[in-house]
Amino acid sequence: GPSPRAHSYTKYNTWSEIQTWISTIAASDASLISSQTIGNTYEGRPMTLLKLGKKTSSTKPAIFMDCGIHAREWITPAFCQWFVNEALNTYGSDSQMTSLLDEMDVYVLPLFNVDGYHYTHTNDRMWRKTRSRNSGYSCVGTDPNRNFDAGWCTLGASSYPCSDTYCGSTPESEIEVKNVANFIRSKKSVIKAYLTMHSYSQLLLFPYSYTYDLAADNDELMALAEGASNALRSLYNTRYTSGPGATTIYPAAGGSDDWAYDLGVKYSFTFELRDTGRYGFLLPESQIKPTCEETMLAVKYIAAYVQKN
Ligand code: ING
Ligand code: ZN
Repeated sequence: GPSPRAHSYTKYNTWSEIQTWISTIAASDASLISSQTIGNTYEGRPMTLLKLGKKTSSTKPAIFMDCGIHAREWITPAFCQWFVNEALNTYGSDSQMTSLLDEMDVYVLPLFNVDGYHYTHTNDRMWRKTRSRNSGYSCVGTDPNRNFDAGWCTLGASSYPCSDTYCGSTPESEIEVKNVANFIRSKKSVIKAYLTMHSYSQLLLFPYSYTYDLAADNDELMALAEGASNALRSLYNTRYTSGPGATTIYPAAGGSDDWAYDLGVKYSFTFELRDTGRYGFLLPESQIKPTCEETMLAVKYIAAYVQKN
């Protein structure tokens, strides 16, 4: 048969390329990585979650990270792929990564909105939402980051199915959102941090977005976000702004970070990766490597903090 070509971490891969990569990497080292399907999408594609961490007999605390909740934010699945590869390649040589994976598990969902991502490759590069049908409307899709059960549809979300920020018919109406929420609920006692990757704007956000009220842990989250932003900036001088979602980007209910925080996951962050608007969602492939390298520093900074707290 045809010999498999090496996976590229510096291009925007299609869903089928990512799927093949997931299978290959999950089978590459049984002592460090495994995969599981957390459910299927609306159109029936599997949602595959990778679990990174040195296998032990005891239950370890964990970090959950997802990418590609919004279809057009292509740099984010590229980052999840980069993260997994970097974790495996530096385990055993980088002391921080070694200690992180010895003591914790990191769950990585490389592509949350699989159907939407596929649609951006085949039909509409600027698609954001899921691909579920809305009864009584020809408009398709719900915004998965307005569909979580956190102040659902009260602020910065639309109840009109044709809107790009449509909150859906009910909280967790989207099967993709339900699958992720069910998984996190099932691991609620071990998940210490929730990281969700978006683009663009160069922001490091934390709860709340559904209200202007400050989170009980606001000061600690702000200090941690500032530390992570400084680590990120140290590489290529890329500047991030940190703060609560509602005042730092815009008020928006039904977001995953607010939901995870209210569930009890204290270290809950939304990243908005490069850039600040020159290319926006159409970030050139030449920026994948620097973006992923600098973002690694911020994620590792947060992981190290969570590990010791
Ligand atoms: N930004 C996020 C959005 O869903 C956000 C901002 C973060 C909203 C957290 C709600 C909660 O609009 C992008 N780029 O999608
Ligand atoms: Zn987004």
